[in-house]
Amino acid sequence: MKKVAVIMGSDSDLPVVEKCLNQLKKLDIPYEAHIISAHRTPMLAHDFASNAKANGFGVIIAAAGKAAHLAGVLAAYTTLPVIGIPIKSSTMDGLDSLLSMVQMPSGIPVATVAIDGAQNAALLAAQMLALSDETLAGKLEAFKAEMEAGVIEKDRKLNESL
Ligand code: RP5
Repeated sequence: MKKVAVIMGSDSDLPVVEKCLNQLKKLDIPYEAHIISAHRTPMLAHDFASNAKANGFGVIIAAAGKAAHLAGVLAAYTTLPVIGIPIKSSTMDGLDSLLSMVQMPSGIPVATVAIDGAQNAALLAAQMLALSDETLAGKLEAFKAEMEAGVIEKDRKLNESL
């Protein structure tokens, strides 16, 4: 299976990004996590994205906050799908990150999930990889069935207590 690259702009993004890493682990998806900043290490961002496909990655997930250009910059240098996680920043509740990430110019798509939507980024990456991996597709089916059963159980408990 191809690897997922999980890139964060700063170690301060890690508490949110951990939810993404945990979900990838649960699905047995191989990944690498790195701190690369579009602004503080632009050459590294260029080199990583340019070589990501040749280095065995199938999807790139990029988490960044504030002026969150990381996902867009990585997407500029690769044809791999890039998923962006806008991180909730201290001053604008993540709206700054969301808009920086989601408003990409035509030609360079970034699939942006919700503010701090790290688990969904992992699931979306998994769904992309599952297009060519039946075992992973089965795990995603099981995940959905488990979620459904969980909600039905909560409904049963709610109505028991009413
Ligand atoms: C962004 O700036 C990072 O992704 C992070 O969310 C934010 C703040 O970074 P630090 O100043 O905490 O390193 O580039």
